[in-house]
Amino acid sequence: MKKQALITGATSGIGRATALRLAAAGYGIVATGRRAERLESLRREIEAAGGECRTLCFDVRSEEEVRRHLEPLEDMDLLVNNAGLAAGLEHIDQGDTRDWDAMIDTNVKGLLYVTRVVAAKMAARGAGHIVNIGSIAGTEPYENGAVYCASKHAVHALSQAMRADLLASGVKVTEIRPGMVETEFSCVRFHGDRQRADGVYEGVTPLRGEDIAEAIAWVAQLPAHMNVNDMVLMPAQQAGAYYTHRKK
Ligand code: NDP
Ligand code: 8X3
Repeated sequence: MKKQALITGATSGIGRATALRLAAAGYGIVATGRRAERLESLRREIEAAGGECRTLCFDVRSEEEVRRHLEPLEDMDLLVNNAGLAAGLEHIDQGDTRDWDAMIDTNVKGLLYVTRVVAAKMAARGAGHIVNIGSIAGTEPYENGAVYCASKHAVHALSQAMRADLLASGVKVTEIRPGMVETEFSCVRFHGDRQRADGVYEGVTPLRGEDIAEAIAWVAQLPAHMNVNDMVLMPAQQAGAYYTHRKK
């Protein structure tokens, strides 16, 4: 029987690339997100390549939806907690509190709701691997990004603490912390302003979702006695949240 991987936020960017990469590595995929048509097209693509994919359409911000969709699932071998977003880029005195709610409810509470259901089954079986998608924003807070950075600081803290909590049960926890990856991330951050989103990547060759997927596939195939706790990935033109070398 195939190993099973549950990937949240698989309708675009890092999550979609990860679903395709893990399917190619032989995992049966459970892909989640809110956009049903995107999930359906991912499922078709994986199946056309000879893989297996189930889709679950729900919002990770709703504990009721998370429980309703995930409790009936069998135990997963791998959980990739990827669903997340940045919304807005403003000083703290000017931010939109609806953006703040969206980031905290998705990036922190959504990750917790999903983990609560999936980790319980992994711990009961005594095996499993959870990969949390954090960010360099989880250790490097920057101007205009207070709430997004706070949400990813929370993911960083949760990853370390859940690794300790699950240690004796044999469940591994890895945090992958990317820098700049060109996905729908900036378009979502700027509420659909494509021109502003494109400006983020000007003069830079950013990472692609596939680059992060490759790292996830690598950490997932390590032998049982070996774990990557924390992996930071950046474009070669970026040295951290504050340093990007843009070519003219
Ligand atoms: P995308 O916007 O391309 O993808 C985000 C994914 O999250 C989508 O599949 C979206 O699906 C899903 N999602 C968002 N909100 C919810 C929700 N409430 N319920 C369920 N699914 C949701 O961005 P990325 O691929 O870049 O982002 C993936 C992760 O990577 C995020 O956690 C992000 O913070 C992190 N990250 C991104 C970086 C970057 O530079 N791009 C760098 C560092 C970290 P749908 O809309 O269909 O629900
Ligand atoms: C996404 C990377 O630098 O925009 O987490 O916060 S950054």
